[in-house]
Amino acid sequence: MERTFVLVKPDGVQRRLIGEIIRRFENKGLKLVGLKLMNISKDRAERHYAIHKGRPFYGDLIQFITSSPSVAMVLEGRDAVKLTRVMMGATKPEDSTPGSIRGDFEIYTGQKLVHGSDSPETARQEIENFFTADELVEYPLCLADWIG
Ligand code: IDP
Ligand code: MG
Repeated sequence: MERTFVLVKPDGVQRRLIGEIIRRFENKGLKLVGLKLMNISKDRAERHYAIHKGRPFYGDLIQFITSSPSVAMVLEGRDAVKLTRVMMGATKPEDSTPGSIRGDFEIYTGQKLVHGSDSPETARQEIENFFTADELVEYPLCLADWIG
């Protein structure tokens, strides 16, 4: 089973979309193995978005992601990385199809509501940046044989 890291960003929390976003992943059949509401520190934000350092929006992005709480989670399931990316919708508003989170809740550029790891390797790094090992919970899902 694959794990991925997902963040409901400050705009998603402020717009009271936490439940809506988690519901979609639960309904799909992904399993929550980590979950917390948190203020992201500048250090953690800079590690998380290191790949974007130097891009014109980098400063605003760090400011935004540290401005108000986010909800961090780890989701587990078959092809969890790709699946959550599809469910999030594309980065560009014109490409994020209705039915996806971004496609359903954003019309213009905005701050994208949600982050999801873009590869299994990135997921490992991002999970480590946000969660300690003892914050990840191992448990069987009783419906796994039916929906997994
Ligand atoms: P992703 O969130 O779909 O993976 P990335 O290209 O990794 O998109 O960008 C990370 C975040 O940086 C986006 O979610 C968004 O908040 C911000 N961002 C990306 N491109 C732009 C831009 O062109 N202008 C402003 N912010 C951007
Ligand atoms: Mg990205």
